[in-house]
Amino acid sequence: MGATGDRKQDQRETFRADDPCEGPLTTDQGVEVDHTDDSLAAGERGPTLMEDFHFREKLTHFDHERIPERVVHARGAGAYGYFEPYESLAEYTRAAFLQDPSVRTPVFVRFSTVQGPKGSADTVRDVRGFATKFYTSEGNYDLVGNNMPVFFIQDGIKFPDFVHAVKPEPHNDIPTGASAHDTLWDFVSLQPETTHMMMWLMSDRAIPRSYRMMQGFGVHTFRFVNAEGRGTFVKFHWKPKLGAHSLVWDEAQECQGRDPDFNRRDLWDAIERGDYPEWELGVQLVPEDDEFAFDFDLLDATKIIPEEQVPVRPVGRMVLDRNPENFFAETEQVAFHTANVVPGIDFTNDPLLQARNFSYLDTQLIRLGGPNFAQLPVNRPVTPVRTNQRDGYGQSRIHRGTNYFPNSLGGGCPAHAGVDGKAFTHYAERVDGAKIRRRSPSFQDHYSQAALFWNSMADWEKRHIVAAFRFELGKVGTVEVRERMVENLGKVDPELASAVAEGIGVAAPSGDGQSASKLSSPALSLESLRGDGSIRTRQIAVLAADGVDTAQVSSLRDALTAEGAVVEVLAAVDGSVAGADGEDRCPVDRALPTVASVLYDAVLLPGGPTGTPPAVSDPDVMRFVRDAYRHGKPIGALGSGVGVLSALEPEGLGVSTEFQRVVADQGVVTDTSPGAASGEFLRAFVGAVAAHRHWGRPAVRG
Ligand code: HDD
Repeated sequence: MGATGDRKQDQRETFRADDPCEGPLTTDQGVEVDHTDDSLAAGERGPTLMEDFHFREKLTHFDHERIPERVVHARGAGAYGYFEPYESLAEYTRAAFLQDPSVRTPVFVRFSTVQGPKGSADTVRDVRGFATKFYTSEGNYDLVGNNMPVFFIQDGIKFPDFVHAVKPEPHNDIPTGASAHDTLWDFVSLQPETTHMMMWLMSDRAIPRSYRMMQGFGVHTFRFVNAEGRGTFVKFHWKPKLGAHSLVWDEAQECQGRDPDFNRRDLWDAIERGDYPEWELGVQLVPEDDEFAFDFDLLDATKIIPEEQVPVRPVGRMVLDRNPENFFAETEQVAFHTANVVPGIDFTNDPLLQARNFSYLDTQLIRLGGPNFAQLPVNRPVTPVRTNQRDGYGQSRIHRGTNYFPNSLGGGCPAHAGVDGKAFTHYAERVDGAKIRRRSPSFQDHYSQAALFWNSMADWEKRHIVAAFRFELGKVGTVEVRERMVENLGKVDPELASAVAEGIGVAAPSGDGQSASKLSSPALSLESLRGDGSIRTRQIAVLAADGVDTAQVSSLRDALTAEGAVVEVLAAVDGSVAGADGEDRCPVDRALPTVASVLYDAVLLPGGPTGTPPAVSDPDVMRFVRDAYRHGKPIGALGSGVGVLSALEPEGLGVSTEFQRVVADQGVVTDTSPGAASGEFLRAFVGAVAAHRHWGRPAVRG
């Protein structure tokens, strides 16, 4: 064991370059440089000279600093951490990292959006990538998943078509980070296998509050193989400890301007604070004998196995506890590949997975400039690498000895792995068939599970889905595309289709008026994914102004911080605000003009003992509270702070401001009595924050 007890972190240590103070500036050749501010010129106002090798080297290197961004999932954020299983899974798989609860396997995870370029905003409506590299004792295992359990297409040969359709349109490169445009909806309306995934994409899953608060899925049916060679079908699930929570669409859009880095900053800050995000790994296991026991095909990546049919068994946990030290070296250069598997984990004939097993290696060759990308620090396994692969761009090894097999001159090394069962052996699935280019009839039902998803949604989730379809299709200029899409939705659920049609000015569908399925799966609703009910890591804004009850603010801060929340005091200007007596001061964390309600989960309005409501005259305060209200966020107001809510009364806040102890309604918790916040108030407010959003308010913008 090395210095940190984590093999990946010890390995990284050998690549760190952080000793610039140990000597002066040099060139790439190690020659010391005494002047880097002016180029070498013939005279003070003369031409620059070719022989200035320092100048040329510096500019040349700069000119080559960029590499091609990922063709999809270009924008991402990553972190290191570890995985540990709860118990041995030897009955199902011989994968070493799933055997021993006392063994921690280092991981690197990269979260991403799909459509937008590297510099696009985080909070767009999109699928989120959730890719995990396990640095196991048997080599690297990559679980390259998404935050949705199904995919748009069934066969990878359609991937270029789908990506071309969703990406910005080729003539004008519009829109960035958005799916609301003609080419995408043209494609999906003609390719009904996309319908189930489009339901997920139009749901709140597509605008997660945080990478720390979203599920992950391996999507495909994979195969576990145990030491006896017995296979078991497996679907992988990541469940966030903090629960799954989403933004409100209006908020997500505003956030794109207020903080385009909202999700990556959230991940970074949480890890820096020591609030390490955590997920539970779950598996759905299906014995091979049950391959045909479902009314869908396990090889079809547009289908889930409902959790009510096959429960998700928790098998381990993953914690992310370390930010990368160099974005480019680590998060940008990390190279995932679905075919990076270890003994005990194998593929199925899912045609989407088979295509991915080709595509990921291929893409790294162009993106990372050659075949040696596995030597980059973030991609290196923590196990020894012995191959006869040689040379190529970026080769950093000085290989010695022979480079072919079999050889006698090198003592026959490296030899084949022995028969001790440690080597990877492909699962001996029997395959027999004619060469055909045809989709299996078992892949033909495109609507039942789309309806299952719809039926499983809470009323507010349904409202959001309808609003999302209206938004997206409302931006599609071609009326025939809108009509075709509504026809497809009619095959899912006529009520859904009519609601969408009404919003986009096309006729309701002509279908048979029947929903494709009457079934539902409660596990699909965000209602079922509330987490542990705590308010850990929720960002709470306390809006203060001169005259505030400073003792009340500090006791609120202490109480909420003790619950795990992150509390920030905001005021018109930075520094501090004065208490009622003018002497006692309360520190301010941020000035209001630098932030916005969309960056917080909840807002608190403390009172002032003098009875003056804090800052009703400040438009930033009023906007903050109004936005929090519209976005369904918890609002707490104490004493004279309730006056801010009264001032917004004409806009329909509907909050009682009569003298009373504690009133809690739709996430608005008020207490007009002066003095310290009561335990009753705090309990009600914490409960409102834990519930995340309050959809029953009349003015919530979905
Ligand atoms: Fe993919 C990247 C997830 C289908 C081809 N994909 C990529 C990433 C994720 C996924 C998370 C980003 C990895 C990172 O952070 O570096 N992709 C999925 C999932 C799919 C899926 C869950 C369906 C179940 N992908 C898919 C297909 C193909 C690709 C069918 C091609 C046939 N995906 C790629 C790619 C990318 C990629 C072009 C771009 C950058 C990269 O691989 O490394 O090869």
